[in-house]
Amino acid sequence: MGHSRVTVVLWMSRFLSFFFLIPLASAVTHEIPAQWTLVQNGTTGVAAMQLSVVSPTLAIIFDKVEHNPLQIGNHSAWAALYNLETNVVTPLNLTSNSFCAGGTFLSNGTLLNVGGNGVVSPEDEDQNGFQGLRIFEPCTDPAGAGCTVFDDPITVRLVKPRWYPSAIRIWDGSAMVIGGTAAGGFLNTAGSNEPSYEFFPPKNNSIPIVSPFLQDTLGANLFPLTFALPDGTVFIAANNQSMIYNIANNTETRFPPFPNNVRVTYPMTGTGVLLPLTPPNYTPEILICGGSNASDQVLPSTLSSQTPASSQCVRMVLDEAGIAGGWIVEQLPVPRIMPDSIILPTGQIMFVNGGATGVAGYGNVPDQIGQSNADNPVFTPVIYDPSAPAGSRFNSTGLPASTIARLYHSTASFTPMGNVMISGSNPNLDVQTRKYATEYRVEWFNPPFFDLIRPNLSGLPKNILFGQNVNVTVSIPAGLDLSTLQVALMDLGFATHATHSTSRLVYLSTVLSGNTLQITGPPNAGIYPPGPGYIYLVVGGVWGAGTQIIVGTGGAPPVSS
Ligand SMILES: [Cu+2]
Repeated sequence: MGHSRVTVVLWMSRFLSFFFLIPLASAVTHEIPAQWTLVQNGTTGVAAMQLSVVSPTLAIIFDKVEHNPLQIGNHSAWAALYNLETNVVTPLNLTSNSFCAGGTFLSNGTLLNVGGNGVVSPEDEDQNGFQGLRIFEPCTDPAGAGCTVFDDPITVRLVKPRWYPSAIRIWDGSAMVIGGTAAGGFLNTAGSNEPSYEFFPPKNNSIPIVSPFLQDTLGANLFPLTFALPDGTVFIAANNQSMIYNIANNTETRFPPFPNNVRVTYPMTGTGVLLPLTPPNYTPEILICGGSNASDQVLPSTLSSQTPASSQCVRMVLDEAGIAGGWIVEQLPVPRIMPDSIILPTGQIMFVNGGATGVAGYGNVPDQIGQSNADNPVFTPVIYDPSAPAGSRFNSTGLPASTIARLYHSTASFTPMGNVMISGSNPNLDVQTRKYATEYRVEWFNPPFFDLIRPNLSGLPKNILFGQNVNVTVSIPAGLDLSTLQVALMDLGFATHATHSTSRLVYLSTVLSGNTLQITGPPNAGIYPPGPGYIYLVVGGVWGAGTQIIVGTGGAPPVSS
């Protein structure tokens, strides 16, 4: 039985034996932690609508143009660097309106932030961000000193205007930008839909490639859930539909609609995960949870903040047998609109944030709360174990409840320290203090063993090539079952609007001899598109801190036109 099959209960008992077997001389507390802990510490200064870890010590936050307390120059900041170790926030100067952008890293570690919306605050000289293509180069200073965002839509921009586009890194290390709309709004319409793909660096002579799928999924097709697959194709879900897109052949292979008419993209926002890819076969499997079965063909005035969200999860293995079997339905313990899904190094999925009723967005439904289209925030996370028997995969045991509502424009990310950062919530046109307020407080979900001595590896090079063997030194606390050792290569993704674009976990092949561990790089660029990631050592369900790595040479993606 692999460690990923271990339920929370078994995992806790394993943890307890770990505790008792630790030599007394070890610097551990004498209190047995019973559960995950929830700590509120730090504030973001700008509303954390978009969140991505950019270095071992820093996360970047993109907001929209609004009147945040954090200032830069002579106006409010709309982006910031958040120091994960000190909780210090440093404003970044954006030029264009990043309401509401997507993002991905390139193979060389450069972060792109794409799309946005028009000018809303001329006195602050914000520029039209619909074609925004903001560039954040790798930032080596641990505190972010000197780190800036290049944002000049006059000289560098997308080909098409895109509000609510998704972005992923594909097998050659370039970015694929997917969908969006040429007008901010609620339900997308044929008149403003941007049903196309474009790439950065550009492909196809910078001519966007039309997507019939994105035409057929109106009006709830924004922020498509998108994952690069091991064979170089791309899985895309929008509305109640999904398909595999073949970039090389420009072909679509469509799947049956999600059961029970559940829609999973904005404004019926759910969340999606590419489940961990495991040797030797690395067979991809998709899990999509939450959303709503509300109609996407009605006036917003007929929708309600009190309509129950969907508790449905659908899961499918993307091989011949899995596709033939169709979507397998499971149920979240509590329905959720706008949940965030966080992959843990054990391969379990933690769901946080979101509401039990309503839809995403603000200012649309007649019974909005403040301006929120959603209500009944869900305060307790739930962990899904993909390897547990059907019917016993969800568990909230040992998970504390928050008291902070995290509705529209909330975010979450796994961190290099090995805990989960929770931020954002701002279902408002501009900064608001009434229910549901613009939320700046950060929370951290820490695993039960977070403050104990954890498995650790050292001596990892800056890069690992595909199929390359490297030796590292490991130190593993006594009592952990070495037969369960795994090395998790994780892309922590770019969180925006409940999507965690590029997020993935690939287990690497390992050979342990003494305290030397041989790690083999992922087999090819389909399994892990070249680019940045973090490596975590996992033993007995206990993971250490992550070590930053670049998979591949670290070179820039190819420029073809
Ligand atoms: Cu938004």
